[in-house]
Amino acid sequence: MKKILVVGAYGQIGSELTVALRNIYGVENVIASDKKTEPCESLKNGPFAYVDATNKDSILEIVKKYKIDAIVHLAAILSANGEKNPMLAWNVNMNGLLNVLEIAREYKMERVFVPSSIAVFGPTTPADNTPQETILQPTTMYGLTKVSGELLCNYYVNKYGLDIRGVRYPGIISYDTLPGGGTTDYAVAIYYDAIKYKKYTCFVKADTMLPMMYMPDCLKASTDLFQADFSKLKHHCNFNVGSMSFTVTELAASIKKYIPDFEIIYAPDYRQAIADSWPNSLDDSAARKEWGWKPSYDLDSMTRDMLEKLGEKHKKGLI
Ligand code: NAD
Ligand code: AKB
Repeated sequence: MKKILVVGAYGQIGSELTVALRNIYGVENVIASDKKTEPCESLKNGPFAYVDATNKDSILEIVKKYKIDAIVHLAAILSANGEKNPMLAWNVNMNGLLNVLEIAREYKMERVFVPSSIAVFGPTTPADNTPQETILQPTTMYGLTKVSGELLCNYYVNKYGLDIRGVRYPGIISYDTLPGGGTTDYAVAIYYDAIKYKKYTCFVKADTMLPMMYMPDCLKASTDLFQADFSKLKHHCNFNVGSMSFTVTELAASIKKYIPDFEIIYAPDYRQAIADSWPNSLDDSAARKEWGWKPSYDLDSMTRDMLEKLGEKHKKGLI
């Protein structure tokens, strides 16, 4: 690959995955793009272009300008915001993806990376150790678009021979860029509020359990799959990737080990129903077998690192 375009680079994952890709392929060879234009601190050192994924010409202009031959497509409306504005979620998540796939086909791109999500699962999916192949009947608009996205990507792999890869990320936890309006956002907000106020009001109940992953493992999963030997992959756009699963009570207990007077109170809202429709834990044996997936962090090692990094940001007045 000579030039990679990251669409949606200023979001929670893009702001760090773009840096990781620049470390591998060179700063000038990875073009960050987003609909947002306020500069993203971590990406200031390299090329940026305004791109609206819902406008094919807007992507095409940058593809031609930089002679792009691979796309990492991260632009999306996440679950909680998607329930507030379902039509926007459909437009960005489906038409944005279709534009990227059509351009990839027309310009014979070498590779496309498109993340999916645990939101593809729904209340009828087995919740524990959720299999790779299982019932996909989500109840959120976001989940609908992610299932359709997986099917669309597989269609382009099978019909046009495109090289497309993607994982079903669990909730991603990180300290660099805030999450963009998902249901798993509580697992990030809790750390910020623990550092700032020693207190957090949680929008899901204490016994809510979801699969989660720390950003370093998310970057490892993404870059490892991005670089994997395509001929060895039996799946393409829908790999389950497990890392850790915990209830909010367990998350709070892990924070209390470092901040003993940390307090949590519960005020569940509409996001509870979304969380309840998603799995507790994932069977990721296909990812382990096909491209060697293996996470490094558990709850306590993540908590230690999150609190240390956010503590430093707080001292500098950055949060
Ligand atoms: P985010 O909301 O933090 O970032 C998305 C970015 O896309 C934002 O910078 C936004 O400005 C941009 N964007 C929105 N509409 C756009 C458009 N029309 N054109 C161009 N850019 C646009 O999301 P994220 O958490 O970084 O997610 C990246 C991908 O990973 C998404 O596909 C998401 O579904 C998937 N994912 C994320 C998580 C998670 O926990 N963060 C979990 C599962 C899957
Ligand atoms: C969300 O909560 O919407 C995302 C996701 C799991 O896809 N974090």
